[in-house]
Amino acid sequence: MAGLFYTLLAVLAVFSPGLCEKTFLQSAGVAFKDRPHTSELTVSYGGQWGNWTWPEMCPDNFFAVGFSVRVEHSQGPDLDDTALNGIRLFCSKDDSRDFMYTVESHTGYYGDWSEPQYCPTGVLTSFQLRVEPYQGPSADDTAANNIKFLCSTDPILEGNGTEWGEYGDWSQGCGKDGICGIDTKMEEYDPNGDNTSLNDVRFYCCLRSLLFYNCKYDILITSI
Ligand SMILES: [Ca+2]
Ligand SMILES: [Ca+2]
Ligand SMILES: [Ca+2]
Repeated sequence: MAGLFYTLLAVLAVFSPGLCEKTFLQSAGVAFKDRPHTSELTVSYGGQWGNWTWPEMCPDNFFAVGFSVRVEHSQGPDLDDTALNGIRLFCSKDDSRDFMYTVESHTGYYGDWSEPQYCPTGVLTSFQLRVEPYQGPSADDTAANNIKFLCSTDPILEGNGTEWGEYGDWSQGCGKDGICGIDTKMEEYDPNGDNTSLNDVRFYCCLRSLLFYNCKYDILITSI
């Protein structure tokens, strides 16, 4: 029996690249809201309804490496649509990504969260929002519909949001720093109104250490 156990261990050791395979996720909430940031990323064309809510920051030395979106898909012509309801950042300390925190600020109540999408390596550094312009008093408004992020290693990630409206310009970038926090502008739910839920978002950039650990290659590398 012991022989079988050690054989299994040996097989696991060969086929599992160590702790990199396991991911622990924990919501950071507002616990790290006082983390200092170096800049703020905004766009000028966010939706007009609602108010800025509260910032949520990744813990020190953690940066957003991926995201998911909460989206209410089309409800049809007779029902009220809200489209994009939330954006959740996945924060990691290094490229191993075996322990991550999430932050999302205030989130709407409609739709399901998508599977997270990650930069292959590196961190999120800027964003672009898809916003539906005002449809008028008798037509169904949705405000923000989708989001794209640029990774420090170049790929662009796009959420699986809805398709009303158009993308506006890219936000500013974090430069050598990385996105480390989020604050959403949300329209509060009105049972008798034309609801839009998430209208706008701003992200915070934090100073990035020059060295971080790459689990895959078991080395310390400089940030990209
Ligand atoms: Ca509708
Ligand atoms: Ca309307
Ligand atoms: Ca609506």
